[in-house]
Amino acid sequence: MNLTQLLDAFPHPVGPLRILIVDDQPVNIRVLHQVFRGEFEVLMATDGEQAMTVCREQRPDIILLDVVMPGISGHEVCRRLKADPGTRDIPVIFVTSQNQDGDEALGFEIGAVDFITKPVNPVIVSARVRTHLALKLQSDLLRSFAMIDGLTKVANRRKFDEELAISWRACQREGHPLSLVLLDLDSFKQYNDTYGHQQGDACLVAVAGVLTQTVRRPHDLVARYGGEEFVCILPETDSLGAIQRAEAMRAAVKALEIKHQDSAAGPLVSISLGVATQIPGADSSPEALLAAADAQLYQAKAAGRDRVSA
Ligand code: GH3
Ligand code: MG
Ligand code: MG
Ligand code: MG
Repeated sequence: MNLTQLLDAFPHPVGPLRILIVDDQPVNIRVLHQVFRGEFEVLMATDGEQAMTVCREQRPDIILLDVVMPGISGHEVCRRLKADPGTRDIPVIFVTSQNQDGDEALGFEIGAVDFITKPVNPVIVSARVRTHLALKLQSDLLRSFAMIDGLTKVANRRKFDEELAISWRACQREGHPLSLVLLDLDSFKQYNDTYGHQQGDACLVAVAGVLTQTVRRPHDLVARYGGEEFVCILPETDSLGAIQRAEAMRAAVKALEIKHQDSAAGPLVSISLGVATQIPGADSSPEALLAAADAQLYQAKAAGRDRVSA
């Protein structure tokens, strides 16, 4: 498959492909920019720190990375990118001078997928980049199917675990609060017993749909945690903000007006929600945050269901 076909195969829309060019010499950036500007969105950085920031904030699809730069070297940038779950899957191609043979071996060792020698040949560099982009998209595509819940089409537990680790690190780095909302359908065993398992499945699909509509900042994530439980990751969201989101989810599910005559919580399908917030630090963990949300969910159930506890 070519790049366009691969992009079309994704279950969700994928923006234009982005290439990050890192070099301390503007003239080198200009040459590569010429090669790619028509086809890709080109991001640029002239030192290692800047490159790290662009990678974290804009997640390019591929990086052309100069080795010799003042400050952090290309090798060190690559090491750091590979150590961060948020950036480790971005393929790195080193752009090295021809007399740096030792550098090439080291480059592969620390996780680069290829190297290109300077002065660059536009035809070769373009072909190599396309090859590695195609490989990257294929693995993204496989991963995206492996990360989706088959019934509700929201993220599955595996994706949740991965994203929680990423959001945790990002919020820890910035000193921002991270919130989780764990929620569970009320009296859902009874719903299946009364209306049948198929209608139960349809109900889960409808609930997942409104949750996704309610939680929509770029880094928010709705995932199916298990059976009739869902979880939302809300990065950079304090306790008050998370409670407001949780209330909005509760209201949105009620607004579906799905009849549930045998619910302990009222005549319509409803959810109970537990909210927990932390500023990630060395003395806390994602597991503890999840446990705190679970404890709140238990409180919401105990207090009568169809409510938010925080
Ligand atoms: P509570 O209000 O305390 O949460 O009561 P509950 O009945 O919802 O809780 P319980 O954990 O006893 O039951 C959960 C039910 O969810 C049991 C199971 O059959 C149903 N369930 C879990 N996954 C699915 C699914 O994929 N489809 C359907 N239709 N039902 C499911
Ligand atoms: Mg240089
Ligand atoms: Mg449950
Ligand atoms: Mg339940």
